Amino acid sequence: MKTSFSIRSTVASLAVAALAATGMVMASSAGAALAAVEDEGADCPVAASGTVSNPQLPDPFTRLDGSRIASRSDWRCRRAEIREMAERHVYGQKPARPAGVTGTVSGSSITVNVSDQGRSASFSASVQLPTTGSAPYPAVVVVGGFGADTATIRSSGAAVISYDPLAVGREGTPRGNKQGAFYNLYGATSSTGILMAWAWGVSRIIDVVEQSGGSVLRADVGVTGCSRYGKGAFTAGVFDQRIALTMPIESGTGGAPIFRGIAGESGSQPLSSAYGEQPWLGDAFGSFTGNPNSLPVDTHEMVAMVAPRGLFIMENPHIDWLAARSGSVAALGGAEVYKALGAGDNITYWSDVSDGTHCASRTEWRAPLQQHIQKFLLKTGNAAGTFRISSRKAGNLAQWRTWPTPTLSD
Ligand code: MCU
Repeated sequence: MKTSFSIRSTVASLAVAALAATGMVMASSAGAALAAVEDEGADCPVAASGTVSNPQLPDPFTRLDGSRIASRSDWRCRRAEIREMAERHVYGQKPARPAGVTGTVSGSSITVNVSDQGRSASFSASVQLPTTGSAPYPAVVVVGGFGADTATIRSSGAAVISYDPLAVGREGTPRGNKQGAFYNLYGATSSTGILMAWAWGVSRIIDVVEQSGGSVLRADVGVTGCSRYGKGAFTAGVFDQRIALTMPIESGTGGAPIFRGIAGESGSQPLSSAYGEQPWLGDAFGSFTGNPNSLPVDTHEMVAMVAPRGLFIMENPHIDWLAARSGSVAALGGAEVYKALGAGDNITYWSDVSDGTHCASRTEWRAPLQQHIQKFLLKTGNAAGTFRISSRKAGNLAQWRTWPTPTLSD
């Protein structure tokens, strides 16, 4: 852990220095600063986190040393602490970009070749160009290829990158023998779960798009996916700050919903079930499935890690298994960080839908999907974020926190 954090620090310091030297800052029309690097807090000093005993949601604004952040610029290194906790206890470590990443981008496919320390792997994704606009196009990575409204994405002006995450982190393997491109590089006994492997694969696709010179696609990238691939889309957006728009759909346990809420949400997928069904979460999460109150972090803070970037969480309140009440609490809790950063308009949560079918094509989400693509990827729109919480599964943040939301100085 320590070694890789210091390697990451070096890379990040160089990146920060380069940005400072060129004065290069990317900002959307909505005013949300978008990091030009995968992890802008990689140079922050971060202590190893331990467990806690807290039935309520941990305070996202209080550092591991007990002090509270006071300014918006303090968030960068507080976020790095949350990242460390999320990796160590929930998902497993996401290694920094490997030494070698090469590939190709065309109007029909993307290839990715990765290598590090003598090991190598490849995977690919298909591309469908938008039906409007002109190259280079922004793009939305559709994890798993189903459940996302690809027609609306393309008619809104963004390309669809259909990514099969199972080539990067396979399902159906025992935890001690994980398979796929990620594990070819980092070993079949890696304790990192496959959601993080999938997220790492999205990051490597972005590396290749960035390197491609922008004749077909540009690196204004969103990510989406439904169900288990909603868990993957959420994880990808949390751990790569180059992703301008994160859109998990009906992600359920292991995705957006707060871990602390699952046991009390009738019919929702238990933590032990999600941990056991597939090696989605990291191996370390196994010691928390029976006692989430000892986790030093919860998913409202993963939501907060996406801030101030665009986030559109879609949930289905008709199927108990999907834990939409706990999902709404995660969104409400994370939104407190968005507000404190002055980016309250960049988060949308929407569970007010009529069709109960899992991963259905829904008319309610079409207009907001288009608006999010316009605002965060095309940078032509400025629609305000919104909370449309179904009364079927409406969580109450006040029951889950005692911490106040601070007014952060600029
Ligand atoms: C919501 O995502 C999962 C769920 O966690 C699983 O228990 C179930 O088997 O599959 C869902 C899914 O991915 O459906 C496509």
